[in-house]
Amino acid sequence: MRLSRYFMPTLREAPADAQIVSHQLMLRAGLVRQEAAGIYAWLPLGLKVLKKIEQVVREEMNRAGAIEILMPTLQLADLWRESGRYDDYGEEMLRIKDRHDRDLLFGPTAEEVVTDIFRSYIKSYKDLPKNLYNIQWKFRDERRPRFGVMRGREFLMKDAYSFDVDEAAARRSYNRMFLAYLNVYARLGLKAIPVKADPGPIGGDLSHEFMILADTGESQVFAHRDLVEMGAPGPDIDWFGDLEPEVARRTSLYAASDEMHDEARFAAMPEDKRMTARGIEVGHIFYFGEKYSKPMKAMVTGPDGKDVPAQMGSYGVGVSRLVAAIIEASHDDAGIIWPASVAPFGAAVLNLRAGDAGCDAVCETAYAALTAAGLDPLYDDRDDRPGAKFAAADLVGIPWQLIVGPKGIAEGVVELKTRATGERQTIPLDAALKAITG
Ligand code: 5CA
Repeated sequence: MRLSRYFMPTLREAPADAQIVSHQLMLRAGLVRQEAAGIYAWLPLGLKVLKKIEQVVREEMNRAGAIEILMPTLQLADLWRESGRYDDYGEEMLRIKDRHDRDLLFGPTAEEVVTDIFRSYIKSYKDLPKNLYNIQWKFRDERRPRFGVMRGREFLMKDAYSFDVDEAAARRSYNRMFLAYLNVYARLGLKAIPVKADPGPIGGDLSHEFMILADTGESQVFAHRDLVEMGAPGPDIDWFGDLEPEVARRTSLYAASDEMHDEARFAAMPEDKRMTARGIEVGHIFYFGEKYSKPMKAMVTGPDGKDVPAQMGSYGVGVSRLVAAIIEASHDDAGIIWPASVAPFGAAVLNLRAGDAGCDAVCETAYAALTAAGLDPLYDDRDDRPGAKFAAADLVGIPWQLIVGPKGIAEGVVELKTRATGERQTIPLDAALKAITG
């Protein structure tokens, strides 16, 4: 993309009401624009990052055996009356009437809709397990939307729903999601720790939240220090084999959110292993058994010929919140530092003297080579000061900057800067391209 033809509206200053660094940087780098409290338009750069995160989530869900569908944003109130949640959900639910005076709502989650789909088609244990997910906008009329997309009213969620014939099988489905989540966060360059969580209004007796440690996090986390470094299981585990040992390695170490915190158990750990920190909740998984399948009569016939309500779990990832969480975890004074897996562009080419025949020629060669290598480069071909170009490239956080100026050209070299470390090398163009494309 040539910056002269692109739409990347960066701001010198963040609006005064942006309190946390991710919100400030998302506005300054032109990722989003607030349209109403907690409701955002995604600008080109922000949308690119959002789509990349979405794709990582999708790949890891598919790998763990989940199947993608797309459910509507607008749902019938009658389905929520069946589950008994329509009245319980309260003010957070945005309620709408259509022209026939039917009650609709903008979905804050989709247990009812997916249970309705499931019960329409699946009747036998032979068709289980099934895990259906979608990546869809949700609306919750939060009392205090804040921190930009971190706590929005409209936000993008990946929500998966598992269906099994009995509790043992449901726990296997839960384990698959537990480990798939760790893989998602690792690919996004994040250290996420699974903590025991309060299942809340969704219900159930088994629940974990996935927390990214950051001072600006809204949740308090108490955990065994070793969990932070334990890392993800990686893609190559046997997804339909016995995952209990991999899960137990992690759940056997103490980790809880404040609602579930047990001070006595925490205090019993060696002092140097006790960690208290703030965390950003980037995922939440629940096993809740028959909570929806029973009232909604989503029955399956078991091997013994008896009909039983399906055992269900649900699994959410805050996709739009992750954009902010990644920035909280990875930035410096100059701006965002994207991990390569979600960077909006793989490399930037900075032409320090646009219009100079020599600089233009080298930049065009670099731009073509990086495009051909699939790096999706951003070419800053604007007629602007070098300082402005450096500042913009740093602010928007592109992992590599290939800097082309007349002085280097005279010597047959360019400068290659690594955004994450600030390291600069002065090398021939070929070597720079090789370094970027690996
Ligand atoms: N039905 C379940 C799982 S599918 C559910 O709704 N879980 S949840 O309420 O915990 O939401 C899942 C994830 O969505 C959260 O972990 C969080 O990362 C994200 N999320 C929730 N509320 C918001 C919000 N207001 N703004 C941005 N992200 C949010």
